[in-house]
Amino acid sequence: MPIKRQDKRSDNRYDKMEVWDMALVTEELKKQYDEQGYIIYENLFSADEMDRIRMIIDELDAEKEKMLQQQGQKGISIPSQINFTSKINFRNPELQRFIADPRFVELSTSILGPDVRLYWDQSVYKRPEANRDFPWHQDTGYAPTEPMHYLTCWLALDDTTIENGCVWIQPGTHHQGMVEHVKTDIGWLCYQGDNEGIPVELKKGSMVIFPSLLFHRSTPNRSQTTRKGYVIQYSVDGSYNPKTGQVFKNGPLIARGGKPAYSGFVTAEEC
Ligand SMILES: O=C(O)CCC(=O)C(=O)O
Repeated sequence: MPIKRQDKRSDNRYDKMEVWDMALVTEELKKQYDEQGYIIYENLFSADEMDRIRMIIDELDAEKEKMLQQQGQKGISIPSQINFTSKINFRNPELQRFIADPRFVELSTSILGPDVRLYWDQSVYKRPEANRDFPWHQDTGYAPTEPMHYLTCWLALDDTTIENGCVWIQPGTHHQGMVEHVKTDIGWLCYQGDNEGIPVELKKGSMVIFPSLLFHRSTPNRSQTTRKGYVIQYSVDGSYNPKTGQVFKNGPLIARGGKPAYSGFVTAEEC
């Protein structure tokens, strides 16, 4: 796959629509990831790619939302407000192919090393009725992992803005390691101080990546439409839960020895 040119702009964003001729994670960007805990890629995916992926996910979200309407809140998914639909790579071959796209292989191997597996994937649809923050947390706060650091990619299926409840991050907080989380009725919470962080507004097809230890949240959706994101996470192959010893296999291996390793659709049982 051709690699696109990286344009560094004053606001630490990198536009990928230009001519491809450089790596996605240069030394400079790796330094930024290590020090500040995030990289934003503008236009990493085309509008057509996003329309296709969003169309598939819309259906899966609608199915789950229907179930929420009938049964009420399930975990952190709240009917008419916020809907997390998990492990969707197993529900559609095109989605599974997408999470093994060469761009994800390049990004994840540059950050995690040569052998990478999908750790988790979920769509997060935030509806206009969502009137509360999804609370500050570290992704690692939801399930302990060894190694502790994995990679979160938050991909905008549509434009995400402050108004419609984009993700906010606190740069540098990954240096604190794993911190204590308290359980709330809408999710785990790791921070109750005054730092409001910085908003990460993303155009459709743009993506922010950060370590699983970075504090992040999302704010209420004050718009008239649903905010749509796809969270795709990668870990080193063999990553496990240190409490149970169970090795995570929530998706296919996407890289082995730094090279693409995905060779076709696998079910959860085949992972
Ligand atoms: O997309 C959101 O609103 C929040 C999602 C999130 O923080 C997560 O999946 O860890």
